[in-house]
Amino acid sequence: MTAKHALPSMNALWMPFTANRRYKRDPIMFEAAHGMHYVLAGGRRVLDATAGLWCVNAGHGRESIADAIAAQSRKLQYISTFQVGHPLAFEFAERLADLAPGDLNHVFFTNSGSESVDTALKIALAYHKALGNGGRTRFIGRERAYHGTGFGGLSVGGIGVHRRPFGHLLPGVDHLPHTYDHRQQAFSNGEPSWGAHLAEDLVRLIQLHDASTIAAVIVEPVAGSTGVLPPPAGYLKRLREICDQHGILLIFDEVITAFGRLGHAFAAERFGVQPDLITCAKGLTNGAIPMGAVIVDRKIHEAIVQGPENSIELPHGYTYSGHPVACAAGLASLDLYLGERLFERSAALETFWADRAHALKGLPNIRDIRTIGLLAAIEFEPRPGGPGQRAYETMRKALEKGLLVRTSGDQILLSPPLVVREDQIDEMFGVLADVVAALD
Ligand code: PXG
Repeated sequence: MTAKHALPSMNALWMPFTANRRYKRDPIMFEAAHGMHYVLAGGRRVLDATAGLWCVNAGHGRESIADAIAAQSRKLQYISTFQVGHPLAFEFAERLADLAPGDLNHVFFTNSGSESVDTALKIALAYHKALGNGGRTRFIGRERAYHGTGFGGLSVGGIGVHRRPFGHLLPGVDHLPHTYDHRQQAFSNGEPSWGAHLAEDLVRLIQLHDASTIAAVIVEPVAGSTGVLPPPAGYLKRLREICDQHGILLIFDEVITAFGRLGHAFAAERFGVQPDLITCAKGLTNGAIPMGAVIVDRKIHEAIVQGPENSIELPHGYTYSGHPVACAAGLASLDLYLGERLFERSAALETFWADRAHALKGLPNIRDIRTIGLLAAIEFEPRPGGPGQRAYETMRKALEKGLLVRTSGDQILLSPPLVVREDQIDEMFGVLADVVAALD
């Protein structure tokens, strides 16, 4: 695709989650981005229906974020937050705590979603230990969950092919069934009406393991990277009730769903369910600088931050926790989200987005379309003998026509920057309709 332009040597870079040899045979090289568009090496513009990797919520190349990063980088490029501090880390934590619902009042900074998940799991353990319930060490995740690639996140995650090469992972982890059933939920717009009863599987796991062994349940409010699986109506509320009945913490992994993807700062608000911890990353800095955070309920912080005043209450943290340049990027991103009312904009566009997505129903080989917030999945019937081919070919052909989408198996996943306009949404689904209609 970029063969006519000078390419760097590609031997040394081992690319993450990539078919390395296929990519290097036919590389796609990106050079720049502005607003809703990427620019490929050679200068061709492509409309971004992915927000990068679900993270560039305010659109690309935002000047105010670049300025904040440059200014902070000149002022204080690095200081840790171990035993010392700088104002931006405190300011950013306060702003996030204000934004988060209910008593989610304390913020622990990390550098990624994976680190946020591992941090949240460790905080859950430390909470129970602090309360004298050190036997609560089990975690409940869910099939088809993606919680990143740390050993903790992989263990509670539910993607077999990601887990298989890596041995036993964490002990004492069990999984809820995923909530997707094609026969009951095909072509869902928002929360499917079928499936709330699947939360009762948590009762079954509690009976099996005993509540006194379980520390936390972790779920993505909407499973993102395995295919945009919105929760059945009532499902998350029921998980909350069961957790409350049994003293189990509920963690929402909002790495994708936070910062406007579902029309609110956090998915927790949209679904009216208050988790005990929220993990986030990605949109936290509009993708401009790596950063993650865990937002923690007051009761958890109070239970752990105890004891002699000169003791380290939680032996956990990262060299770059609360990195000053990342905090500057995060604060500038938050200013954009709030100043441009991007969460409200996302909510206002949802119906238009869903209508245009579902209009693809009836095109050949489409098995399902799911939408919620500014998220959509288009799932193909696999080509006999060639699973994944239809989605991959759609992605490549769309790119030739100037549109960037993501694939996961035989699905196309869409999550545009929240600054997307209606005519650009029309363009996205117009290109996809043309490509899909021509697909065998
Ligand atoms: N939790 C969730 C819900 C995620 O979506 C992570 C944790 C891990 O975040 P980091 O920053 O460690 O990557 C994620 C990340 C895809 C794709 O193909 C999605 C993610 C990462 C890579 C690829 O959709 N989400």
